[in-house]
Amino acid sequence: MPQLSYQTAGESHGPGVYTTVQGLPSGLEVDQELIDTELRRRQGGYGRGGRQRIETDRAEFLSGVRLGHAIGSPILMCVPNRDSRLDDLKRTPPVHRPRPGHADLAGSVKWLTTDCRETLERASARETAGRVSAGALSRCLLEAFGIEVFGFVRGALDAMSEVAPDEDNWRELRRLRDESDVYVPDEAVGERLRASIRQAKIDKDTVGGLVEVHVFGCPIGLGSCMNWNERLDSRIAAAVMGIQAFKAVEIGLGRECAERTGSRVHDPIAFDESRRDRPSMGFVRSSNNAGGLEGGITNGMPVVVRGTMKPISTLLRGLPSVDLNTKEAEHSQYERSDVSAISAASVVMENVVAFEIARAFRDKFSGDSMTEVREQYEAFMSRARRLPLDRPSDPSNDHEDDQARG
Ligand code: EPS
Repeated sequence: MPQLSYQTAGESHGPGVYTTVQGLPSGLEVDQELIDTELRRRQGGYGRGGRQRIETDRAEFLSGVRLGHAIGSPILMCVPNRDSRLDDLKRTPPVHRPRPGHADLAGSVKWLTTDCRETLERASARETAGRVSAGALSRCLLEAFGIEVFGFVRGALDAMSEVAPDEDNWRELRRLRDESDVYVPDEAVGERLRASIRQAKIDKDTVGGLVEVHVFGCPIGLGSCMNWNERLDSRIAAAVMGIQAFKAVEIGLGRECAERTGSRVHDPIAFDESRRDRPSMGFVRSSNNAGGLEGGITNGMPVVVRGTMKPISTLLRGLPSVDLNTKEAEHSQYERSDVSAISAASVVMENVVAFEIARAFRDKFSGDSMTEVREQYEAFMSRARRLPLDRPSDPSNDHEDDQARG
């Protein structure tokens, strides 16, 4: 089996956003409703621009899925663009005045053109429809093993929520998030954030924010400390930093670690026999400053990731720039955009984090079919829960033990 991976293709105003996913086991039930719900949520949120009123994003499966389940071949998904007009120069003209903060200037020089459109069409956050498709598809696998992912907006500017999701309250917080048009599971903070976005719109300005993702139900042992690029925290950080407009990623306590001594950072370990059947195998912690990852490996606590999105770089009032052809000072060009896309960013982050968890899950449980993946998962969990193994040097005895213990 190839490692679980995905690629996207497609421009913002091309015919669609395409995603290929490789490495999912055959027999995986594909939950179209789950994927389309995530795509719909990505389109939502207070402060979005006109584009979302044109599009109705839905994933069409063009390969790899038969009768509702994966068959082991590469999966190709398409989210069609209704606003497709890439070659229509009247409706999609060249852009010569780069927006500070966007890929316009750096991309145009890199690809030796003065038409920023050649870069911005791909740099556009429209592409995140493809990442959400991949991440949501990977969640079909995660959910089959009780792993659930919850993302929300913590806030922006001076409106920051103090909510603390845990295994007991996160479903209720998800309900509150789904009632909020800024995706903040805290009504008072949501109201303040909405007011800030409204004011930014009046000021022809934009707003970024802080988003957070919690993953529940990961068994101990996903990821590895053996190489830097196998560390799950490094993969999650890369995936989150790779989201358009993200400027910082933190895991657990994150940068606050710098302000504390070790005794106030590291999460004490205890064992609770009554929790041996949980994915944490009975190991309990009184805090989760590590954000569920130690040595780049899941430790049984929820995985906690925070991402910071900068304000959208397309400002209605423009910003000082130059015309790439004349080099004269001009204001940056306005392209239809969002005042705030922080709600959408929380959906994108939720799904890219999910994909990295699924990738690490497949690295550990790599069977070709769901039947084999389940066997590998059960065998590992059963052995890990029985540590120390009675006769670790003789695997055939383990098998007999499995049978003896039912
Ligand atoms: C977006 C689609 C884009 C932008 C926005 C997000 O569509 P259009 O360019 O047709 O308005 O609204 O992209 C950006 C903010 C950006 O900087 O590129 C989407 O589907 O999320």
